[in-house]
Amino acid sequence: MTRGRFITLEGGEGVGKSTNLKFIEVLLIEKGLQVMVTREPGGTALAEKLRQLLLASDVKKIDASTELLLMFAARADHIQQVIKPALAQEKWVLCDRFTDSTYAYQGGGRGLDTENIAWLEKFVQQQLQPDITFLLDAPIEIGMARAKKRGALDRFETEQHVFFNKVRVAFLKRANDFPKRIKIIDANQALSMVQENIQAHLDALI
Ligand code: Z5A
Repeated sequence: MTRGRFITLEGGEGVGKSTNLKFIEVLLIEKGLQVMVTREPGGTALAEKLRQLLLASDVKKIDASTELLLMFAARADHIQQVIKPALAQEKWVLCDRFTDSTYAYQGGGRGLDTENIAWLEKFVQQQLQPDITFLLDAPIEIGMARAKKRGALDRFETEQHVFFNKVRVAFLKRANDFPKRIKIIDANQALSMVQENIQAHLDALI
């Protein structure tokens, strides 16, 4: 059965995921492809409500395992209602964050056992994996400075440096474990260079 392609963007705060998602969308549309843009947590009415709860800065304490389960609850709905149907219609799905973020934030940042994450991943996704993932990587200070310029910080963004460092290390470990799928892009260079790198990988995929 033919299907579209599933592309995800990953990385820490403010590394340029949204900016480059837009760039990829335009590029794919120019190639005549049907594109659907979405994000996690979110992408459906239910998952967007869960996102609000997960990111609300006035919700001070969410137990790490509760946070993990809410991420996968949102993901399960998103996959069934949006991602799988779009792929079946041969659309190219561009998703701002996906399960690599769970390994990075709940696994690396919160210190949850990756075996539990892997179990949930299999249960919720079955065989579904991104065809390609762009991991935008930059020193934490760079991303945080860019994110801060936008104003109010969400619940994750109020974490400390040590948390973000663990997140970054976990992302890089994922890229090391899945080198064929996850392409590390140096996000600490001029945007034009970042986009040149992304385009080269996309040309190979198209
Ligand atoms: N989360 C989780 O814990 N577990 C999970 O499984 C999932 C998510 C799926 C969702 O945040 C939160 O959920 C996230 C992890 C958690 N934690 N946080 N925080 P999100 O993805 O919605 O928010 P974010 O990570 O904070 O993304 P962001 O702040 O929107 O950043 P971004 O999309 O990566 O960056 P941007 O908006 O494209 O760029 C930021 C600014 O930098 C902007 O002004 C750009 O013009 C500028 N920029 C971008 N690239 C460059 C370059 N190369 N040079 C100079 N300036 C640049």
